[in-house]
Amino acid sequence: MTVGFILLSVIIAFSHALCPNGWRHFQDSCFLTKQETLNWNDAQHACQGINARLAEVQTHAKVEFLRNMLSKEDGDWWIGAKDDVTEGQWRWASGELFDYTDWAPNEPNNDHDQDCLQMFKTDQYHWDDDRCDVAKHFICEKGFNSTLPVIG
Ligand SMILES: [Ca+2]
Ligand SMILES: [Ca+2]
Ligand SMILES: [Ca+2]
Repeated sequence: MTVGFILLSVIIAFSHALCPNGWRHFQDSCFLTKQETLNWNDAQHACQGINARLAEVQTHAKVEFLRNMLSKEDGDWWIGAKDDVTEGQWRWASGELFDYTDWAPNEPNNDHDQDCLQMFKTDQYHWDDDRCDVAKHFICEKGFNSTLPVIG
């Protein structure tokens, strides 16, 4: 093996361990704030279109990272959970039931059948359930060590 080949291998390995341009790295994830506004389903499809998914944040540390990230933004933000199958039984889109939660006071209230999870500006970006057909900004997430192609 030549030195050049080893160097190239190291560069390739390293480049796969970075978040794409514009994404923020935290722990084992890369996060992207999308300013366009879509309903929850279209937002999930938009994330999937860039080899990601709506953010699924299952720890206090990740939730606080996102809240801090949004403190420089405006509006409300979809993330990746619903209770549309069984009312009150919240699941991340990947299938996991909620463990850690960060609900705003008096939420979730299911007002007029709210089945999708947003980070709610009015309550300092704590969690709120809202109607899935409302258009909002959204946060995509992909794995930091993802083997999926890096989108530049
Ligand atoms: Ca419902
Ligand atoms: Ca609900
Ligand atoms: Ca609500």
